[in-house]
Amino acid sequence: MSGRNIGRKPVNALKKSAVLVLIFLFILTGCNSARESGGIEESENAAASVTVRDTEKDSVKKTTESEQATEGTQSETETPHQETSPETTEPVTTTGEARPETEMTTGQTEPSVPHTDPPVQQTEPPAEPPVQDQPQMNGTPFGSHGRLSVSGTRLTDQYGAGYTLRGISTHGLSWFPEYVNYDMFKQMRDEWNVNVVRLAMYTAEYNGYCTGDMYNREKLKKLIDDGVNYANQLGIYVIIDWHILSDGNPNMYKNESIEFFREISAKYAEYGNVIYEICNEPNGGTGWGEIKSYAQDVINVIRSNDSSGIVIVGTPTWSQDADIAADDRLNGENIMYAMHFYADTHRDHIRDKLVNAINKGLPVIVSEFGICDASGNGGINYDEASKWMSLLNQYSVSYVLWNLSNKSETSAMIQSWCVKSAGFSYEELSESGKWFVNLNK
Ligand code: IDC
Repeated sequence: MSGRNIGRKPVNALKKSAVLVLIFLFILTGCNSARESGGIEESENAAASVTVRDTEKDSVKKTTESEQATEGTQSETETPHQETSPETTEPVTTTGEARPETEMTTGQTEPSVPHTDPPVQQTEPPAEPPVQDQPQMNGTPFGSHGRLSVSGTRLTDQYGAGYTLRGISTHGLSWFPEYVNYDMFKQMRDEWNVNVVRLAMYTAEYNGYCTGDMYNREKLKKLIDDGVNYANQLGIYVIIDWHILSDGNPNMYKNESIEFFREISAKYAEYGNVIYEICNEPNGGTGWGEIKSYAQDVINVIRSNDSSGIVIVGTPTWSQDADIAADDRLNGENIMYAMHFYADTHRDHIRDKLVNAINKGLPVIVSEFGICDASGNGGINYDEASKWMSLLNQYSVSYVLWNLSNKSETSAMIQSWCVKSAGFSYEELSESGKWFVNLNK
């Protein structure tokens, strides 16, 4: 039994080993099958992944197509802007329509930007460059209107639009220098709506430029320099007035005049707000021919420094004969001809001369006037003053009131008892002063 048992044991052992080997093999095969099975899953995942990417691609494709479709739509909707904007004169509305589309499109995709930009650029009107807006924001007369020119009978601003100067003349600078100060100029601009100040420098009277000593002359030049600088800082125009009066013929001090205007035109040419008045009021029988030859020489000197600044030329008979000058004009550009009046003395006859001169095409400026009589004193004639102002407004003629001082005379703007040099209240103005301030409100 043990033999048989012994004999059977190896057989059983073999059987067991075989079974074990089979199991081992089975396990090995099973693992491979399991691995293969996992591989299929991976490939399925990969396939799924490919499917997802394809879907994404499709989706990207679809998005692009829809964008292209949208662009096409935009191009169509923008076309009217492109076509209409150059014609439209309402750039704000057109730009306002185009801008939201641009913002939406640029927010979505970049490629649409080139499609939307051109219409926006085209909606900005070429007729209104930014340079026009900036000075307007500045707000001062000179800041807004720049260098003036003469066009036909009118003064025009740097954009070619008609422009009218409304201002005040100082009295003689030697006698009333105190009003040449920043605050005074500022009050004239801000409270009295003045856009030009005239600096009256007598030439022949007591302490005139040509009759006073060198110290006086330097003082006058300094006052002019101060006045020009205040005007420049405040953005208003300034007339430098070679105020001939008792020296009725401007040729009397022609050499002095030429040297003076050579100097100041070189000094102020760049400012752009400086106007040269080269002979206040020729008189004493001085004819236009004499004035004209004087003026041509002085203008040539000014032009050697300042090619375009406005020059005002006085006319015969205390600057009342602009109509005579109209028949025989000076050569050159940017020349205005002076007409002066004092309302209680100079009435219809002088108004007719003004209209005649303008009808002959002459550019006329009232660089000095008063509403009293020609002495600068006497009563105010409101009716005649009103007739004059209507006429000046009708023809857009610029005007400058005589005078900024507290001298005891009707034409002075300040009450004689008031010794301030700026910051005047309404009550501190004379009747002439009140009239002007109300006129210019
Ligand atoms: C006047 C002044 C006066 C002065 C006189 C003489 O108002 O105070 O005494 O000059 O120098 C003008 C002149 C202007 C005159 C003004 C009034 O351009 O100098 O001023 N006037 O007479 N032309 C007509 C009138």
